[in-house]
Amino acid sequence: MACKRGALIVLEGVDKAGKTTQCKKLVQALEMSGRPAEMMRFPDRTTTIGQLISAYLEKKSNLEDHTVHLLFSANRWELVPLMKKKLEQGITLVVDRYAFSGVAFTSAKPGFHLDWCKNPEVGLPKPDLVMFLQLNPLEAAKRGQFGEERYENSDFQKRVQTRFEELRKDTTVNWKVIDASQSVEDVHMNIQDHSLNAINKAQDTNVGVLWQ
Ligand code: Z5A
Repeated sequence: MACKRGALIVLEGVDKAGKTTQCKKLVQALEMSGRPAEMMRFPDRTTTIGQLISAYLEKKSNLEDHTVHLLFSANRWELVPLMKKKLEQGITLVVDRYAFSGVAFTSAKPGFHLDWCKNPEVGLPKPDLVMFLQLNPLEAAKRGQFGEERYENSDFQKRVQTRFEELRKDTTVNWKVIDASQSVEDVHMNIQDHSLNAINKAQDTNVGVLWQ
């Protein structure tokens, strides 16, 4: 490896847990401490595939459930070459939702098994750290009402939460659960500690392979 690689850090969590807020703060803090970092988010709505997903989430179009699952996955795969390049360049990637959201959301739909949902994600770059921002529904409700997008209703979100709990039992993934009910600054300090640890550990290793 020409230079020490960056780490792949993922934030997952329930609706309004503060994932976007914390991804931005983490990138800012890493950059300020001289560690190159960039934020990514999934779905990435800017690509052609991302635009299909965006229209589906905004309920402007309907897609068959297996099809949309594969589109979410394809949206990650199309960005893998770029992700690998940045990691090799020593840039830490802070990612707002990843394969775990993909599996949790689709498997919360009737008739979907966790294993089927995981299959298209097998082989993606494996995160060095996945932080799950935990927030109970009452606290989440204080942060505003659900929006108009697909999936934004409490029954579905409860099923998603259960699926995330199943995924977190997987010890091949470096999960950390973060109490997201604390202040923005306290959550950030917690996230920063875990991230610095992961960055130090990752720099002399190769990027892993997810679920293989
Ligand atoms: N999806 C899927 O089905 N398959 C996939 O493969 C993937 C995703 C990747 C994408 O939504 C939807 O696609 C998502 C999953 C599905 N559906 N749902 N539901 P998105 O990524 O466009 O949006 P989101 O992820 O749903 O955003 P969010 O969950 O609503 O928000 P957040 O990022 O967790 O929180 P935030 O925007 O940082 O903060 C929310 C509010 O809380 C805001 O007013 C903040 O100022 C406030 N906040 C944040 N932190 C705090 C603290 N600590 N205290 C008080 N207030 C706070």
